Amino acid sequence: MRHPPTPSAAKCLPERLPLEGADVRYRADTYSPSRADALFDALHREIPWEQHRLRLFGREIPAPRLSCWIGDAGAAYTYSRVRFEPRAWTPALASLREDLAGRFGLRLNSVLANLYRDERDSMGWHNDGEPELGAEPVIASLSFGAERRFRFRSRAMKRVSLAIPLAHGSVLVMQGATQRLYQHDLPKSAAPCGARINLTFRWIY
Ligand SMILES: [Mn+2]
Repeated sequence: MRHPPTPSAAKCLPERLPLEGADVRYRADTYSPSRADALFDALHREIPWEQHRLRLFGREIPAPRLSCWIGDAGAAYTYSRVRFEPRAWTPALASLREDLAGRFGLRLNSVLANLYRDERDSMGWHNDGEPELGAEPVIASLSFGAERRFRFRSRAMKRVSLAIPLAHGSVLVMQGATQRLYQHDLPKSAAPCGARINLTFRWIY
């Protein structure tokens, strides 16, 4: 917890996507299909999935996805005004954290895991701007399972600037001014689809 994340070595990271002022990088085939299949199964089985509740317009509603907050001791996280104490690293999550450090030079101490059970599960527009993430958060987002569309819109214009399908075994890295300038979402899918697991590794100060 005392050490800030090492600035990421740009040469290791995937190619930058065209999103003005932001720094978003994406590589579809970071993990091979067979490795990604095995990771999906391990994560689905190991993670103690929970249905969190969201506060929306003064009401509490069940989140349209299952989640789990995992991290080093002390890496507590506040989301939708609820404080989450981290659960313990599972073998698959610990190996992926090591892999991100070796592959991209990213040092991360926590991860929000989300399970989108089918096409009806989703995530609304938001940015990851909680104070414990620091001024310019580095977030590494790994996707396994069904391909879903991920969108960015500028916070100033509220207009969708970029929409990309997040592939099975892909890695998306958001850093720099991305959270300050843009929101992101994962809309419901019109077409039926299977489950998707998304891991967003972060550094909590
Ligand atoms: Mn997010």
